[in-house]
Amino acid sequence: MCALDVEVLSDQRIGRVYGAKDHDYTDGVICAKVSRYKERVHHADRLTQPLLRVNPKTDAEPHFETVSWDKALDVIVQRFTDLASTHGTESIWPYHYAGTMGLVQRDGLDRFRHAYRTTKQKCTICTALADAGFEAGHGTKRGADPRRMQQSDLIVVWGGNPVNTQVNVMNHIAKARRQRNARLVVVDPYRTRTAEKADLHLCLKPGTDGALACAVMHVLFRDDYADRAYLEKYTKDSDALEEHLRSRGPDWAARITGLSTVEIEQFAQWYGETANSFIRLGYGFSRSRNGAVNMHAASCLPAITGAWQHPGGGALYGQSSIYHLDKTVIEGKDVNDPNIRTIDMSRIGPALNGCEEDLQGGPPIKALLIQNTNPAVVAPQSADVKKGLLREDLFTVVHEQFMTDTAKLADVVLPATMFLEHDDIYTASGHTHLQIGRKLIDAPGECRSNHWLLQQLAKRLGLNHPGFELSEWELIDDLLERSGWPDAQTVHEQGGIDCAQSFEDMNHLNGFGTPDKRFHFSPDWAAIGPNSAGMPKLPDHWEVIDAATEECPLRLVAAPARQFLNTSFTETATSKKMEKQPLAWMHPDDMTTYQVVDNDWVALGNQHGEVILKAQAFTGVQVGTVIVESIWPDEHFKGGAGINTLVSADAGQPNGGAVFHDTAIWARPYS
Ligand SMILES: Nc1nc2c(c(=O)[nH]1)N[C@H]1C(S)=C(S)[C@@H](COP(=O)(O)OP(=O)(O)OC[C@H]3O[C@@H](n4cnc5c(=O)[nH]c(N)nc54)[C@H](O)[C@@H]3O)O[C@H]1N2
Ligand SMILES: Nc1nc2c(c(=O)[nH]1)N[C@H]1C(S)=C(S)[C@@H](COP(=O)(O)OP(=O)(O)OC[C@H]3O[C@@H](n4cnc5c(=O)[nH]c(N)nc54)[C@H](O)[C@@H]3O)O[C@H]1N2
Ligand SMILES: [Mo]
Repeated sequence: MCALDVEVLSDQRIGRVYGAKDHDYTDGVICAKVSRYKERVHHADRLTQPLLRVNPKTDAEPHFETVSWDKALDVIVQRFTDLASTHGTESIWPYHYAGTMGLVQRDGLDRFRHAYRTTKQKCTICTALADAGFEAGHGTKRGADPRRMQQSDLIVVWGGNPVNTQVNVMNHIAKARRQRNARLVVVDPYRTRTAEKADLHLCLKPGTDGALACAVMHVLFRDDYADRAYLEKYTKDSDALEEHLRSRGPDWAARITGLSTVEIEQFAQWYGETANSFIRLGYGFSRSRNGAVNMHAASCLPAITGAWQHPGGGALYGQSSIYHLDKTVIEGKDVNDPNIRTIDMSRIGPALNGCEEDLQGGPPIKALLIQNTNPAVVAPQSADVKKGLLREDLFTVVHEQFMTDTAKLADVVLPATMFLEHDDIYTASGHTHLQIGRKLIDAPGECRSNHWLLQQLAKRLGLNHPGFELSEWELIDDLLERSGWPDAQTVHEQGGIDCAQSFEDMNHLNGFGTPDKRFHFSPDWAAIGPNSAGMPKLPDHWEVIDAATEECPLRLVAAPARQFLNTSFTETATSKKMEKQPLAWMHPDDMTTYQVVDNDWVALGNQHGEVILKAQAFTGVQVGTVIVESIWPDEHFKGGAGINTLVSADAGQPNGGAVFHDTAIWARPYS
């Protein structure tokens, strides 16, 4: 959600894209891939006309015929109506994610679900585990203002890779280092480009952050770095925590994490000595079966030293609670029937293949209406997702900008606008601004916005809801008015609103978001999600990860690549050229053990399938950890199975969440 300055060359063309200089978080900086957005907007392969599949989905090459919008809409409405009468509207599953982050274009599908009484979606693919872990202690999703990183003397990037995923963080860190000689610590299972810049890189085993956090807290209590007055005033259960941590010191954590006690002691000492330490909590370390527990454990640190009390101190995971938006109309919340089934989006593979638990006694899924996401590639157990999408009795509609792997398996493909071609409003999570993006250019061909499509379907299906009657701009205006913000025109003209609250509020000095306003060291997991069985009462190493075994002795982290945005930009020539090809980064000792040759083919596999790609020797991991940066489309892997073939669709506890970086695998040379 960087603020952008976009050069407009004509009604149809953009030129260069820059980070907005007058936006104090973006600060003129954006990542390379977004600065090349023109390549994506004006790409020759953009979908520009509605398409109908004319050959069986099981044929290797899809064939589509071009049709008018009227014809495409008729086909969809006819099929949906037939399914509604034979299997009920719950057999239709509108499925979306965050290809656009605009609230109107992204979340309108929720209104469609509610108004049409279709199966609903539990959104778990990205933030569910991290949200659960952060809210466990804080009771809200809000934290230190990211611009205050510049006032910090120790910045800890924990389980994220901002050089790849959020380059603005690096800009603010660079300022702190230049101006105050601030230290940078990175906690990550591989030497990322972020870790390369660190004063200390804690290269731990994936899924062991709970142990590291416990050992650091042990030292903070042991060496008198705990702020007793702060603990007394602002936290709950600190005595129980201190007692619990006595047996969880650096030796214990070294065995679990694979780090040395020296490294752990060093980090704990720096953290203890620095009043204004700033932890930037990433998503990456929450993408494990124990991810919520690990997120909670790491988020306890500033509550022990009282770092929250100091400008530049505290922690930031996300800021979504500061916008207080009333999304009733956009999301159709007023017509949401709680008795209608909700399916976990990360379990789309098992769900499409008839898994009883996911279907909850309801009808099988007979139709999908997909916007803003590419589940054939991005979702766990992707071989199962594809098997499901190949069902001849499944009717799939994909509204897309490009012929993605998901679109290739659709019955109807509809061309979508891009964010510069429609109006929308955006909240941020890494910064604090609410921003409006107006349509700047006309879309090519017959591309239509998500909102337009939903309006057309609603009209033809006879769905009544005020949200379908309003234009995009009117929806934005209505949202702002209901939420107590100025009107859309005003917000747009002033370049958005900085919704940051006071230092005291952002840093929880007026109390945390929990009912008793205290930070909770012993969370009530049962209140956060339906599946809290076995979760530890206090921060700990929770041994539920997909541990290495004799059969699957290695652990895979399937992290995001720098030049792609999930699978967006995998279609642009420059991004592809810079990423080259999918690579398995393996420790040289592992290559020897498993007879894998550098720069030669390797097969990675487990019970879910097998993936073939080139191996590359890499010393920036512990022995036993394999890294694959992606998310490459399937065709770039030999044999056509992408990296998420290996990732399990198990739901993280307590409230779901995909476990992308928690995968035991074997490796063999492939010839
Ligand atoms: N270039 C690029 N930018 C992106 C994206 C992209 O695909 N490409 N995706 C966007 C999206 S949707 C999101 S949600 C954000 C995510 O941005 P981040 O917050 O950075 O989260 P991840 O990318 O999932 O984190 C990946 C990092 O977590 C590390 N990690 C994995 N497992 C563990 C663990 O057990 N412990 C620790 N300490 N670290 C671990 C990985 O090695 C990797 O370096 O990025 C956004 N930005
Ligand atoms: N291995 C592995 N897998 C992962 C992750 C990982 O770290 N490792 N990260 C996970 C995470 S955090 C996330 S958020 C998911 C994200 O996965 P997705 O949400 O599927 O993200 P993209 O692959 O970029 O797909 C978004 C699609 O939306 C389309 N799109 C963009 N704007 C619009 C629009 O306005 N209208 C319509 N109709 N379409 C639009 C784009 O063309 C693009 O094809 O992937 C997850 N998968
Ligand atoms: Mo994400």
